[in-house]
Amino acid sequence: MSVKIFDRPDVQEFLTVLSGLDKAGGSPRMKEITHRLMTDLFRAIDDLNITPDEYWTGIAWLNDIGAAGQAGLISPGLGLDHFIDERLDAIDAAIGIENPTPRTIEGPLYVAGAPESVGFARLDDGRDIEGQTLIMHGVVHGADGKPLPGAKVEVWHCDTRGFYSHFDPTGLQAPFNMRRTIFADENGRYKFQSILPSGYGVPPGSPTERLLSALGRHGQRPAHIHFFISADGHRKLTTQINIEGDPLINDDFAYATREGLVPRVMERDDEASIHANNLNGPFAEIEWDIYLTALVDGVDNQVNEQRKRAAA
Ligand code: MBD
Ligand code: FE
Repeated sequence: MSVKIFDRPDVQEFLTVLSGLDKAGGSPRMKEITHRLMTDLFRAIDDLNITPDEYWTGIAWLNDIGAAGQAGLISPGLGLDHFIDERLDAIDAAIGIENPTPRTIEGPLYVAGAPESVGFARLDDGRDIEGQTLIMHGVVHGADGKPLPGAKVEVWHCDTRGFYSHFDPTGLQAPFNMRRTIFADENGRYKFQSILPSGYGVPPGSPTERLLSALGRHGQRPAHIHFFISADGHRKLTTQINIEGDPLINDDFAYATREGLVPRVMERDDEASIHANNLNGPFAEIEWDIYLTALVDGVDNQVNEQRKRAAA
């Protein structure tokens, strides 16, 4: 039995009341957003004839998502993080800002407070023996195109099992393993030694995976390395690079892959390169320069202070 009650005046009045729009107190913005979202939800229930069983399945799933701390994980899975990036890109385009280094999503697994160093850091503790050694380096450039000494490069990635320190279900990693903050040297250069990460997969059996499976989708990401790059007078850049050659580069459940964010991976096995990096065997090298953009009317028009509260 399909009925349509959405257009009834009493239902429309109900939406106004439940959103607090008939009351003086509270936040006008919250009322506006709640009214819109509840309106769209009521209409969807009516149009799709969503049954009580389907509705309560959804509510139980939301409880599971919250209990698992996975709101920040299903968010990129449903493309919202990428959509927000596309909107930031469109805002930049509208005010004439070019981003030579594209932004892409943060993801839910950043942890503040990583060890700091100038110029160089080793990210891994050497215990992930499956990992191929990686040397990654480049120059951070300012809006004027010149190198930016002192620019802050925060970098984090997972291990060869796809686990991030602080979120490792096996508990095997020390805090801040594969997480560092590197300040660019006097020539604007950053460099680090680590291992090539593997891809990431959402936790098996998790509410996030259950929804993706119901959509016929997987919860895998290609291998990637996350960055925040910031400097005085510039907007903070949130981005990632993918590891070239990963078969999932164009099949990322979080939709983070972007042109310009898949630098070449160069295999080095010559003695000179090995020696120059104080290594004792072959390694992979990635060179990746970063370009920051200027503040807009003296402010970062994209700062996003609430973001860290959504971390897993
Ligand atoms: C990740 O490592 C990640 O980067 C994103 C976007 C989502 C889940 C796990
Ligand atoms: Fe990640």
